[in-house]
Amino acid sequence: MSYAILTLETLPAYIRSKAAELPAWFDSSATLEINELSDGNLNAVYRVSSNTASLIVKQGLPYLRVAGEAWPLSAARAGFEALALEWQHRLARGSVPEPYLFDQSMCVNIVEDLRGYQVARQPMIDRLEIAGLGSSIGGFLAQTLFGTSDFGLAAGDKKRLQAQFCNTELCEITEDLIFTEPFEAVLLDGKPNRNHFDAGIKPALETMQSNAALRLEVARLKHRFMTAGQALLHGDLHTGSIMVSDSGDLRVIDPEFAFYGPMGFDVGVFLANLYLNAIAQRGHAPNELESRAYQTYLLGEARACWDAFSSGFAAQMLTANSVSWRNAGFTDAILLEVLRDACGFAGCEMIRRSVGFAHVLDVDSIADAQTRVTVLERNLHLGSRLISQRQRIETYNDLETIIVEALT
Ligand code: SR1
Ligand code: MG
Repeated sequence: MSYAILTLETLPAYIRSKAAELPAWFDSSATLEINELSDGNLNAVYRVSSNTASLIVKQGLPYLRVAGEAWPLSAARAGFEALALEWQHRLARGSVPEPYLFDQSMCVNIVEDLRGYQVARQPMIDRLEIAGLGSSIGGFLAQTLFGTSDFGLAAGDKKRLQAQFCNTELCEITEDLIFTEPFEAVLLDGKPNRNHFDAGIKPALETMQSNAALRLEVARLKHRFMTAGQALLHGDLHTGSIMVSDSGDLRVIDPEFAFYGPMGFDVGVFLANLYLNAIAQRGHAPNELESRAYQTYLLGEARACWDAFSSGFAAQMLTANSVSWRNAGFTDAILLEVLRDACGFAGCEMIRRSVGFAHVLDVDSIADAQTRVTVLERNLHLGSRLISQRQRIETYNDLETIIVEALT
């Protein structure tokens, strides 16, 4: 079958044509009910139900879903998602939806329907305390990052896997949207600058963009993102890529930005989204007491993430596949490098979510205009500090001190 965009009308026949490859418990011959769930930036997503069973069908479109045909994007990104999901499922089973089928020609992934789960971002804006959030994500990162690195894979296997993740288009989106555009006021080398921001933030943004020392550090971080192929990253681990069930079970979704990059990027993007929420609470919580209580919860989850990641990673390093790396001093050095990288990448993520192309609801949904501007200014300030001061960090406590100062 050659590629065609699926619709509510064509999906039933498509699903029936794949019956032999789908789990036996899914009866494709029964009446199929199709519901469109698409709410992310990139793809079309459907729930297909048969009797009481259901599946999720995710199709890569030949453009960015939120921008339409004006922003072409190869639908082949679905293949990177399929391969990354396969590895995450192998290394951290139970942390991701179960993959059922990948159809290369149609750029379709069919995966487990996480019924009863919801995307974590909105409940967290509403200050839901998700028990175990930080430790689950930290554990997921320890498993997936170690397991795809040179420490966890034989050298040849790692190089062959890395070669399969030439995810150029989605990496370019990250390079442009996170590391380039937010720090520039004008057109860039003939490419567009897609920043958009609240007018009230303009003075603070101009000050940030004219900070030569900061721009130098961002240049270093961008180069590190592009060249440090340490492990297979999720590549977009914000709180919109995490689903939570009523019982608190967590799953990481949407690994289409996966590629071989610096481990601190995944850690930093996750932490940044907790920090963005913490700062935004002054615009959501009904009073300071509730805002502070949720910030304390978030700080605890951020620390739990780092603790679970670093202890899980260090434990696996005892079995690293080369004797050179079964060395406590080396493990400490690698973890410090990841922590400093995470700090810098978190800063870039906070800044781009405040002034770049893709914002976060945590900030944009703040109703009071002046509070929103204050929150945005704080994001730029904290983001800049995280970038500039990352090399001075020696332990997680040092990073937490910077965050606590930003929240007071
Ligand atoms: C052009 S896509 C915008 C953003 O959405 C994705 O979730 C990534 O975060 C990307 O930067
Ligand atoms: Mg996504």
